[in-house]
Amino acid sequence: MHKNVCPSQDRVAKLKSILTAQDLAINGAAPAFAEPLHVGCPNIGSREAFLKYVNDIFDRRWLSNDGPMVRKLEQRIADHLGVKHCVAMCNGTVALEIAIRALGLEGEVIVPSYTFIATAHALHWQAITPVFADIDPSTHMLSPEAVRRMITPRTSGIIGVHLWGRGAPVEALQDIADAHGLKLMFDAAHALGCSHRGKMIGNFGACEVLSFHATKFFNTFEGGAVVTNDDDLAATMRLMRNFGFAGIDNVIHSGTNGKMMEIAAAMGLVNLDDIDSVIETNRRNYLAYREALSGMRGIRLLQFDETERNNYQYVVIEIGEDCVATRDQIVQALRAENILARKYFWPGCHNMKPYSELYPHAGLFLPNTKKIADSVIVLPTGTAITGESVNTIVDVIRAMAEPPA
Ligand code: T4K
Repeated sequence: MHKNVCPSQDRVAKLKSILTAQDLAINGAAPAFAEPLHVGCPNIGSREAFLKYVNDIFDRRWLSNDGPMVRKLEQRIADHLGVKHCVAMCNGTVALEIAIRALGLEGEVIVPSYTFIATAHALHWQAITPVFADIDPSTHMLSPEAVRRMITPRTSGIIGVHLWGRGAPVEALQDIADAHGLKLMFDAAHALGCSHRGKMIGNFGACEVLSFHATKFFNTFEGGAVVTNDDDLAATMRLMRNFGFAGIDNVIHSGTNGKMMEIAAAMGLVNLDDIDSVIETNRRNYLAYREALSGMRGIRLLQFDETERNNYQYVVIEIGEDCVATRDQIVQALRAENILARKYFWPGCHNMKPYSELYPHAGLFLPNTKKIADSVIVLPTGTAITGESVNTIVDVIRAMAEPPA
């Protein structure tokens, strides 16, 4: 068992066996778990180490603005990914906004609709039009063919998303970008510690954006970073995250406040020490899900390529048309058991405001996005989840998907 368990773990004792639909809470039985099991329960490293860092911060009285903890975290993440620069920020969304602006994106930028809303908002917030391209239903990521179809004279760039921590079609997107003179960057919010074709994510496109939100397998409470091998881009982003200041009283660039706090960096340093053990726990849970779900009719587990490095932080299943229960019925059954499964990233950015009003016909180009957004369930994992919990979660799914004849 992982040493830094989520507080709920000890209280998730199995309260019942689930053999048939009659045992389910939606049919009047008691819930399987006394406390909620979250997708995104934070993994928290050594409290002692964290509190020591907090004392150091207080002693130093340096709380923010490029402090020593932030610099140390940046160096360790850059080393971990084998990338030249890591520019830490207050969260992944601001990191996206700064990267977009530093790259000079404008007009239209092609993004998937099947992603967290921040990918689109980071563009719209800066008066850039997100143009939604469809995904490949087998990978859940941008289809290069669809991207090609969405290019117009106003297109300035493409933002690929390494969804669920699996590598986007990097090479095909780079070819398209090169052929059309477009900038390419990646939203790598899910992909810290993952590789694509043997190379660490963080080294692709002009830059890549990480999220260290509380719900990510590695967190700094809130936080994020842009990683890049481009010296000039990194220097520009460092200016932009601190109002454009280059020394006291000397503003040489437009900017915003994107700074990471020292206490956030301290959390990051502590959690980095634990990163391998958290990944091992995630992998163990993923393998337990894979085994328990194998052969279940109408349920497909999204697989990770074991020849790559993965963080296994999302356990994603698709509910097929051949399943006797619908996706929403299964989610409802899980939630009644206190298993707070999520429908990420339903209903797709294009169906959320302001995009649903701005581009009411965008869905015509997004049939695969709809298909996947309507069929995915994300299940709890992380250090709060044990193998026994996984079996109970799968028992609920089985009782819905394979009711006895
Ligand atoms: N790009 C992509 C592809 C992303 O997925 C994200 C963020 C971003 C960009 C932007 O990065 P950030 O600006 O966030 O750094 C969550 C997260 O808020 C979001 O960070 C994440 N992606 C997204 C996939 O999931 P919600 O709305 O589901 O979060 P929330 O607050 O409802 O938390 C989810 C569950 O986690 C809750 O049921 C309870 C549990 N939880 C949450 C927090 C905050 C805890 O147990 N403890 C906690 O401290 O979006």
